[in-house]
Amino acid sequence: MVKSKVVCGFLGLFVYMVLSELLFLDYLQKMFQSPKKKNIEISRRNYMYESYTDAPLTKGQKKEVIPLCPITSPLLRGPINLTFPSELTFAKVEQKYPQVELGGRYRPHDCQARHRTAIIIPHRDRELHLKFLLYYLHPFLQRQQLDYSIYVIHQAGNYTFNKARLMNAGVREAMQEREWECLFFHDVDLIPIDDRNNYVCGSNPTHVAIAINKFGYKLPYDAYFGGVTAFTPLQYSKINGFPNNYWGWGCEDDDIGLRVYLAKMRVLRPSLEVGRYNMIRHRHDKGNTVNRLRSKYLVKAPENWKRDGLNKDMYEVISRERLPLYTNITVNVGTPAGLHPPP
Ligand code: UD2
Ligand code: MN
Repeated sequence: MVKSKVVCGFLGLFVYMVLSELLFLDYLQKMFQSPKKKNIEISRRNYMYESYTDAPLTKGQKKEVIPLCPITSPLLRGPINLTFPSELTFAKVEQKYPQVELGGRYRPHDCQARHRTAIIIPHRDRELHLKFLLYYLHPFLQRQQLDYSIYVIHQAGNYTFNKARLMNAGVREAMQEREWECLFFHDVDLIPIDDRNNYVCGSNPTHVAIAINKFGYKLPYDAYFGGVTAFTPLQYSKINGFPNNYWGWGCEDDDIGLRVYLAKMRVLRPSLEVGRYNMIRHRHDKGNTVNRLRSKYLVKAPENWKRDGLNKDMYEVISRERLPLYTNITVNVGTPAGLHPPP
């Protein structure tokens, strides 16, 4: 799989090289034009917030003043050793973390969190991985003193998996619940192994999983943008969200990485020292066959990205359950023929 990952990378890079030539020319042109007011056409819909306000106080409620959490949490430990106890169950994980509120929500009680992050996990038939991810991710986020929620966006049915479309749905559903200031998109099988890897957003989109055991704890290729990424809602809307039409395995993460450049932003990354993850070893999923059209779509990203993304609602919610460790949102993402294709 690493080989074909690199194929996407080279393709993405090729498209980026051609583009940056054009973008550079375009940039030069702009540079010598009279400086126009930059008016980014962003619809301030219900989720275009860079910051958030606390819920209004109810009548007579006294605002309890608790101090802001320290800029660097005193609870951090650095490198984490992973074990995967075979007897671990979801119930045991729930018992271990009673401080997590229903729906997988948590906020520190002794200080006011500086950051509010939604974790969005695309999912189907990976319950074992999900159990271990939650077992490590909840204490990891709590040591960072974040106000966070974990959303699992579960693809219903057994049509080919569509990761990016699930993540688009996850943004919309999470932002309707709260004004998150940071959105983390997280493979279910990636366990962060250094809690200094901050799950907060930066001035540009962030590629967070940059040192994975599977790739020798370094980038498989420069333009790599897979595994775990982070966007503010505004950054997500600047790239028009994610592509909806990558059915099956491959290249959708490279398409997203390309969109960041097409939207004239750049990619931030943590250091190789802290951006470390272990991927739980797994075989290829039956329902996620290699997408034979992936290269074709990737090359077309420059002309497609403004047409295909968050501006298309291509899912419907089947159920929403607040479970002890996460909010499970089961969605129908349909097929290339639509949400309700003829039988
Ligand atoms: C790489 C990328 C991943 C994605 C994929 C190509 C890394 C670390 N990750 O992952 O972001 O771009 O290539 O599509 O490079 N999933 C399910 N059920 C399924 C299939 C997928 O839940 O049946 C979810 C799950 O969150 C999983 C993610 O989709 O982690 C990516 O799928 P993968 O783990 O099979 O792909 P992998 O490891 O090659
Ligand atoms: Mn994987």
